[in-house]
Amino acid sequence: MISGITGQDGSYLTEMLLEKGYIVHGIIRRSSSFNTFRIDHIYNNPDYLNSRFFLHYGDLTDSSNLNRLVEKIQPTEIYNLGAQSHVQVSFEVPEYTAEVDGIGTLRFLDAIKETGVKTRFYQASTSELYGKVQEIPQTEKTPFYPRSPYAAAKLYSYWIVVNYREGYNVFASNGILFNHESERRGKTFVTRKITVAASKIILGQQDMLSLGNLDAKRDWGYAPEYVEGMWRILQADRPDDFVLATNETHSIREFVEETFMNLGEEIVWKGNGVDEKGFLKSSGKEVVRIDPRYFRPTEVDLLVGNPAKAKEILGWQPKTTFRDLVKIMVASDFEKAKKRSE
Ligand code: NAP
Ligand code: F7E
Repeated sequence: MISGITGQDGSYLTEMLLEKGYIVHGIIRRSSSFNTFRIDHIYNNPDYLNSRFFLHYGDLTDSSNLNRLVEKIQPTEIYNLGAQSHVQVSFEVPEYTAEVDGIGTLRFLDAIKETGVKTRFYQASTSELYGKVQEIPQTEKTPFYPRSPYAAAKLYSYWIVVNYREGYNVFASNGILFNHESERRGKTFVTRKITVAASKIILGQQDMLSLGNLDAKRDWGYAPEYVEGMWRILQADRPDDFVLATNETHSIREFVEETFMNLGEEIVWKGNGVDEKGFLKSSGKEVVRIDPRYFRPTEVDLLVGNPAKAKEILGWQPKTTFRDLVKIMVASDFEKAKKRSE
């Protein structure tokens, strides 16, 4: 059973579980426009639909719905990936973010406790918990310091998972996942925003890429490898908490440079602060600008995670390097832009 099945991770996890022979039940939200584009290819596969792949309407804000679904489906594994997952948006909708990303997890855990269903529960915890980092690199033992309503809500979820594990013997684990990206990443997250915009700029379909803080650093991995890590977390002998990360960190600025490099262009930076601009070296054309609207009230400056525990206990390690990740995303977005398919 997967919440957040229509998201980046939900779609990769579904593919992986179906390949392993699982029956997959996904929770989708009613939407006035299509929100299933990442799983349509699975839905339209006659081998899966109505035999091993099922979708149910639901919402993490509705405990009666979650109780009913847990009781009816009797899942052996639950992956709680549903969330208002955008950090900047969480400053605009803090209460809703707490409802979904915090209390939503409690609703799920309580449905397990009350129905007595024997299941294993995966919680999509996040490197955002480290926020203003207290240690470099971050491990499972590093103290948390959340810096957004999103991170504060996820902090509640982290601890309620630990509490239901210790108090009620629920097999519940936290995956503390550092940023993971892909060609399916939502287009308002910075990596995909950059690869989409740069592709369109090179093809003459867009003039400018506007960004916020270029100096923030993130530990970026490749999403399909991270969902395999989620599965491994639930196959462990006992429930526990694990960091999944690459142990490498790069700035947004480097991501921009690497993206344009893949498109055969070099970026030259001029100016400082909000007046900094990025130009194509070949033509002198201005292509990157700073827009303070993308600054956050509190920023997470640097994340880098040490996945040693996951390697030792789960045999998990990331394979795709930063350069390969950018290459994969640029290749995909450049093709889509050429075909004007998205
Ligand atoms: P995503 O692409 O934004 O997907 C989020 C999913 O949650 C979507 O399916 C969305 O449905 C669903 N959702 C939103 N509000 C909901 C609600 N009220 N009830 C039920 N479902 C709801 O996120 P992702 O990148 O795949 O991330 C998956 C999970 O991992 C999230 O919990 C995220 O916070 C966490 N996480 C992500 C990263 C990362 O780098 N990607 C790192 C650490 C942790 P719609 O399609 O209808 O919007
Ligand atoms: O921002 C900076 C921004 O929105 C990364 C979510 O999946 O990963 C994600 O959260 C950095 C930040 O991801 C823009 O200020 C600059 O420092 O791509 P992002 P995030 O906030 O790291 C974690 C692990 C999660 O758990 C979350 O669910 O990039 N930045 N300029 C920008 N960010 C955005 N979005 N847009 C800009 O224009």
